[in-house]
Amino acid sequence: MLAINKILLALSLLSIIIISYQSCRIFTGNSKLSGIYQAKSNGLGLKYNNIQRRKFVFEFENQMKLSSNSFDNNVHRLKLDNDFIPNYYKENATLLMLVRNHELEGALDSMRSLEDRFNRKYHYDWVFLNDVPFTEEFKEATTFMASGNTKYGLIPPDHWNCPSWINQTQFEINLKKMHHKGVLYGDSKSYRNMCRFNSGFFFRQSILDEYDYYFRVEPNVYYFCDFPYDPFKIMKQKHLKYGFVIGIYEYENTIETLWDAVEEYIELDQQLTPSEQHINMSSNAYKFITDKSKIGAYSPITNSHSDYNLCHFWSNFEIGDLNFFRSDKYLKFFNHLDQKGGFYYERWGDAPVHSIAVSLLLNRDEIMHFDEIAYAHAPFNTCPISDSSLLYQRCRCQNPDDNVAITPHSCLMRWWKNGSGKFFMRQDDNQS
Ligand SMILES: Nc1nc2c(ncn2[C@@H]2O[C@H](COP(=O)(O)OP(=O)(O)OP(=O)(O)O)[C@@H](O)[C@H]2O)c(=O)[nH]1
Ligand SMILES: *[C@@H]1O[C@H](CO)[C@@H](O)[C@H](O)[C@H]1NC(C)=O
Ligand SMILES: *[C@@H]1O[C@H](CO)[C@@H](O)[C@H](O)[C@H]1NC(C)=O
Ligand SMILES: *[C@@H]1O[C@H](CO)[C@@H](O)[C@H](O)[C@H]1NC(C)=O
Ligand SMILES: *[C@@H]1O[C@H](CO)[C@@H](O)[C@H](O)[C@H]1NC(C)=O
Ligand SMILES: [Mg+2]
Repeated sequence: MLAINKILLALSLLSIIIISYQSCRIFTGNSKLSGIYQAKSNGLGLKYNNIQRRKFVFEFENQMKLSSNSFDNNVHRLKLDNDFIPNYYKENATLLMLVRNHELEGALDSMRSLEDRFNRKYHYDWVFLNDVPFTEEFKEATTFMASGNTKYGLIPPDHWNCPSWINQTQFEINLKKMHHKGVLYGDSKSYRNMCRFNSGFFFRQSILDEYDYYFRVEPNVYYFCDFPYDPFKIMKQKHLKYGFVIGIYEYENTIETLWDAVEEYIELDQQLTPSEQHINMSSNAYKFITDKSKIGAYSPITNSHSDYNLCHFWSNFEIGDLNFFRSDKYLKFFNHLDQKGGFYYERWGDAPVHSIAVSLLLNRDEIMHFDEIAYAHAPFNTCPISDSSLLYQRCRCQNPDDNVAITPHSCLMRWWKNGSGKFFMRQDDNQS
């Protein structure tokens, strides 16, 4: 018996060394960061990572910060309770999936994953939306997979279809042009309906009237770690309006004139009296979407011809406040973009539209990077970097090298730098 214990001890020490080696890599010679950020990361890595964190995990008494940008230093102090929490005060929120009937298998995969990692403890509702009626088969399978109530909404045609004022001749010409240029979904009409719907209409569905918050889910996505908290609770407690996990650069050939429309909107807003203005440049995250300076060794991927650096929150995951989207401030912004026709003549995505909207219209502290939520939607995934998160949250991440968070594709470093960022890095700036 003793011998077995010793072997187990040896094995666990070995695995600590391996984990420690892996997590050290971002801070050492093999690093993808460089220059000033590399030096900083080295310093901060020593201060906040590895040994200190491990001490925390195994001794439960160290006050060190666990995760690079955690909203709460002590997030793992609470023992993760994997059972349903009786009498839990749920937020006024729902999980939300826009999906087609033939995507049932993928929808069930996503549900299974999110239920196991999060919702089975909370039993939030699921709302499903579709432009055609859901089949009985779809409703039955998803209802049995959900731990909360399920509801099914049919999108009114005028919220989904191409509006009549779009010039169909021009539209068809552009579809062909974009197809020949090899633009992703360049010739798809339904993809455009979907993007415009997700930009301007999802929050108007009457089935969502009874909720304050939504958590967007798509078919075929995965969550690799237990949620260490109820993200809806964080949204409420911290007065947040928008949460994301991945930020990347948009394909410029889908949004050639989007930024022109945005700039026009900013100018219109600036002509209003201060009390009527919706854009506050000193508190919003404008710099996050416009800064193009190098980050460490990285040149921005963008070769944007406009001031927009193409950064957007990857909206296939998002947790948002429906009241923000329902507000005059968002609707006015959306209507301004919509009447340009770019959802059809080009192929404006809901991700850049949401991202630009929240970066202009919200206070940057109302936008949250959910550092501890591990997520995959092909072709990217993200996982926490902190060792204690990986252990405590029972993560089963895919190849850590696939983690998009700190790669040239990612806008996360820009968020740290010019968004509401990496709080502890800013603190460190002030100290030195
Ligand atoms: N009901 C309905 N849902 C759609 C339609 N097109 C797309 N969706 C849903 O809208 C979301 C985004 O569509 P996706 O096809 O996943 O688009 P994407 O994430 O940009 O691209 P891939 O996932 O790489 O294909 C998913 O939840 C889809 O199920 C449609 O025509 N009808
Ligand atoms: C629609 O677009 C075509 C092609 O650009 C153009 O020739 C036509 O005049 C447009 N129609 C209207 C009503 O604007
Ligand atoms: C939930 O949110 C909706 C929409 O904002 C609101 O009408 C409703 O009163 C809220 N319900 C509760 C219990 O707060
Ligand atoms: C804009 O934000 C700044 C900083 O938070 C604040 O001091 C100022 O009052 C805001 N301006 C308006 C018009 O709300
Ligand atoms: C982004 O942040 C950096 C560091 O705080 C700052 O020097 C830079 O001016 C910001 N970029 C923009 C466009 O404001
Ligand atoms: Mg998708």
